[in-house]
Amino acid sequence: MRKKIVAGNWKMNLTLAQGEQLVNDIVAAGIKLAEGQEVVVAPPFPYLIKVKQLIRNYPGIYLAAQNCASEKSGAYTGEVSAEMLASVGVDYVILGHSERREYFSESNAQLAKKIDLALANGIKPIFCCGEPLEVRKAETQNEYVARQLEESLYHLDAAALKNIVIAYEPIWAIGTGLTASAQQAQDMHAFIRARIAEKFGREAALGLTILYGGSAKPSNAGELFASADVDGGLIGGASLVAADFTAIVKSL
Ligand code: 3PY
Repeated sequence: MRKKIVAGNWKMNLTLAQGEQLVNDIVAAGIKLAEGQEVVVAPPFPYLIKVKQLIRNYPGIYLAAQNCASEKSGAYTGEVSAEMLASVGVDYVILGHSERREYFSESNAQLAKKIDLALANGIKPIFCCGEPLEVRKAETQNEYVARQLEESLYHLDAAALKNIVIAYEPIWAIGTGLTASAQQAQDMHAFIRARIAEKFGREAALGLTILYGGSAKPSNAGELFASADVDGGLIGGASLVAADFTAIVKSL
């Protein structure tokens, strides 16, 4: 059975005090996770150590970073390496979010390097893919996403793929209030799983967790997560409000 995950991507939001309050409210909600279900919180870098302490007694709640460097170590001012993240107990790292691709020009090739470094340091990448609006309008989203998978993941083997989570985030649904319909999400998730099966085999594809991201909220999470190939969500804005985030977790 593959893992079901709800991950909260805080992006560049909240002070440390607000972040602590949010985590405390999430754990205080006392959500009962079924076997194979996980909650992941992805605060900004400076809060990682603190959040790790706050969640340490709560099995089922994991820590993610929002990025890591594509180089191992050295003279890269302002960068944070996968090894550093591992040394403070980070479990997952979000890689290739569309905001990083767009504002920081991250390429598929660079993401392949980040994925390798994360895996080498025992951190599971949450690899984001997804198409912009013009690609969706041209109905070439499958080709677009296939290329992202090929150029960032196809150098791996099936064993490494077991430590990867994919998040499909249609760019036109990020921070816009627009959400893909449950059918649009299911169609793309099924397509991604089929591509993974072709390359890595059926067993690897069936074991792969594929999250939906893009304005998921309490009112639509249940419908989205009910689809056969949607294994949870990568949540943006709604992850900043404990009541909304925990409601989404309960929709798993
Ligand atoms: C969103 O839902 O806005 C996201 O970008 C989640 O990562």
